[in-house]
Amino acid sequence: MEPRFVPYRPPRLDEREMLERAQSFHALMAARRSVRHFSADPVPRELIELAIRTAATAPSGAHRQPWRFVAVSDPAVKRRIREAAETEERLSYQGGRMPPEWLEALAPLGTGWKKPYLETVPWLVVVFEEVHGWKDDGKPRKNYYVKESVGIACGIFIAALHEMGLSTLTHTPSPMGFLREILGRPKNERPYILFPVGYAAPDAEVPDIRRKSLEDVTLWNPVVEDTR
Ligand code: IYR
Repeated sequence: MEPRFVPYRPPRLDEREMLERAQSFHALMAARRSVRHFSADPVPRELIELAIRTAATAPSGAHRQPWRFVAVSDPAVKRRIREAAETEERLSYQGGRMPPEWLEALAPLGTGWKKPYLETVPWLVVVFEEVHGWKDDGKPRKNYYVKESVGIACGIFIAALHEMGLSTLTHTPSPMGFLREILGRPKNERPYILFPVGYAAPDAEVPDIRRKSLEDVTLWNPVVEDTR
């Protein structure tokens, strides 16, 4: 197919305004935390819709947009998801599926197999990766960089929720196959992340952890001798 192009004119801001916006966006995102204590207060569907719309602006391999967001507020379905997740997580934490090194890595976060919030939050948003699509003739149509694309969409989803004052958690009960069954998704979709979404409980607590510094995570122009 011939490419077609249209004009794109993002605003050119002056540097002072760029700096102010960059600082305020950083302050906003630096205040985000993953939450495991949620309020049961309802969240309007329109807000979840907007977070999904925003997430779905993500770039994707060959623009295939290989994501599906399955939003669940039905208490019976949330309960089934909680029960299935806890069954898997109990086997992971207590049944020897997670090696000691992994359990040690998680110890400072205070996580465990019990996931009551999966039932009490107003929304569960389960993100699926579309491993492949379908051609008109019914044959599989390849997608590209699916994990990268869906990961970026999830990052934008988290930012959108935080911007509107909602909290979430990147929950990855393992293995996650039960989500496809409970939610009736087809074989070409694979569960990627389960996001409980709601307001943080008024008495929510989060682990006392620090983020790496800029210096820890950045290299500027590293020089490696060219030996060609
Ligand atoms: N899926 C488990 C274990 C877990 C794994 C990692 I890596 C974490 O950062 C946190 C938890 C759970 O959700 O408890």
